[in-house]
Amino acid sequence: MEYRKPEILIVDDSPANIHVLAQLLSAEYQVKVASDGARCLELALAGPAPDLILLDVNMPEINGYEVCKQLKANEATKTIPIIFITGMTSAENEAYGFELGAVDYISKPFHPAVVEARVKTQITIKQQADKLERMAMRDQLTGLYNRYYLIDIASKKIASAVNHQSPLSIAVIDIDKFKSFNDQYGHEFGDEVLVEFAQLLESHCCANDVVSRYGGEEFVMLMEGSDLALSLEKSESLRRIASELKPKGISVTASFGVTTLRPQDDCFDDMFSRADAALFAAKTAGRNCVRQ
Ligand code: GH3
Ligand code: MG
Ligand code: MG
Ligand code: MG
Repeated sequence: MEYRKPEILIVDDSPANIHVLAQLLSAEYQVKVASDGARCLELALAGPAPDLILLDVNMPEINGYEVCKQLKANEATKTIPIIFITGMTSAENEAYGFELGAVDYISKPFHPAVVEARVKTQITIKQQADKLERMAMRDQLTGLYNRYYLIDIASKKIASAVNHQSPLSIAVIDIDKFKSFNDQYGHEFGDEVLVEFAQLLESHCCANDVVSRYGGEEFVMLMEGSDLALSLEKSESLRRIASELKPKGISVTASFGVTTLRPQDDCFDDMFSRADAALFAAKTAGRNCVRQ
């Protein structure tokens, strides 16, 4: 993965403070600045979230404590580490800052070397947390989402689909006779086929689809906003494209079991079982086909 400098958002109503902090940190980090709380919230929500926020407390309009509360209450910003950097230096103030969810509390006037060191510590922790999160939700071989992530996101998407009365469908996709690839061409070649197949699924799905490696040579595609007819159509198109892939000239096909969310479904398992039964029907029907 290409290296990018960690991003720090500096929030302070004093231009002099912003200047000093930005000077101090811009060699190591990508620095963004905000001179009030509203701008901080706006920047934290727009685009990729910063890796750390250095937050002043005394500011006109919305003070830093209030900004922190709002960031922690929002799903999209609640994991951004916040360091208060403030002249509010009583023990009560500091304890309150931690209570609000800050990871550190620096008193003004600050010593530049101390700011640098404490920022570095928090950035290291953030990078480790990001790495763990990536490892927990991705499959190592293909880079697709893993089963753990799929089940987690599926229950959220099911709740949202029920709420908005919008369609949600899944396709369970299993490569045909995959064992014979391994037996004939070796496990390494089998792995290459899995990677190519995963890339194909990912490059041909829509923005709202979640493609995951459910296990072995089995993949699950979760299609938000897609009803049964559209999901069958998409699956048929993927099936055809996959059959034309021919990694190293060898024909690879897959079978698809498709279903859509029904009112009686209580959880992901209910939906998955139906799709799995449809997949079994596709295998029984001779493979390389889509069934519902
Ligand atoms: P079917 O058409 O009925 O699905 O037949 P199949 O051979 O694909 O199904 P089966 O479940 O019998 O075999 C799946 C094979 O997938 C067995 C296993 O060795 C292989 N496999 C599972 N995970 C991996 C992997 O990560 N890499 C490789 N190379 N092979 C794997
Ligand atoms: Mg201030
Ligand atoms: Mg198989
Ligand atoms: Mg299988």
